[in-house]
Amino acid sequence: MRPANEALLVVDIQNDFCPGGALAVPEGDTIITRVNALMEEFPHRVLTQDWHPADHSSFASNHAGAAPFSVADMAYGAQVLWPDHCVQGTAGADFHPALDVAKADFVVRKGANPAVDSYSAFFENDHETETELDAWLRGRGIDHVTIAGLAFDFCVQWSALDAVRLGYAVTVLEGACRAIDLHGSAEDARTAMLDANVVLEP
Ligand code: VGL
Ligand code: ZN
Repeated sequence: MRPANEALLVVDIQNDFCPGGALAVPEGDTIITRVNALMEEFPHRVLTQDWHPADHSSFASNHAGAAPFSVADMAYGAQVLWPDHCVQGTAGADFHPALDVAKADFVVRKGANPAVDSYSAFFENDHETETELDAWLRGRGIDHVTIAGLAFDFCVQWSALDAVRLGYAVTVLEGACRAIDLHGSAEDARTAMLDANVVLEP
């Protein structure tokens, strides 16, 4: 068992991010066996769940004429416009059935504000509105976060960079993540995380 100051953060292992889902990450489901085993190793385990209303502004369908995977200029910066995914209460938003959800101590839902996307488990994409996660971790004396899940180049990366900014030691288990890889975004994410002193482990 890892020491009491360490938490495992499992990002967005939901049906829509797995093969057959609305925003499928290639091989997204292949990490689940390892993630379930990791949950046995950590004293604290947090799951994140992408949780959007149907009118969410990150959906291309809510921008007239916009194609999925195009980029829009939002008040808070550039935003990729995604296919509709993880709509609250739909099967696509459920955790993948193979994920051992019962082992989780806390679930963070993110992306419920229709006006702002939220890749990170800690903040919405405007970097202003905070989730409950930092307070939950601090309240338990946790100062080291290990991250696994989907997608490496979006929600995993943004969560890792925010965790560093908040003062956590951060490890990302690359082999327990899979990437969307839009125009080289997986390699860009590796570089950005290494520059920020995130430890990348296999
Ligand atoms: C994610 C795109 C849109 C992710 C969530 O979990 O990485 N990516 N929403
Ligand atoms: Zn999303």
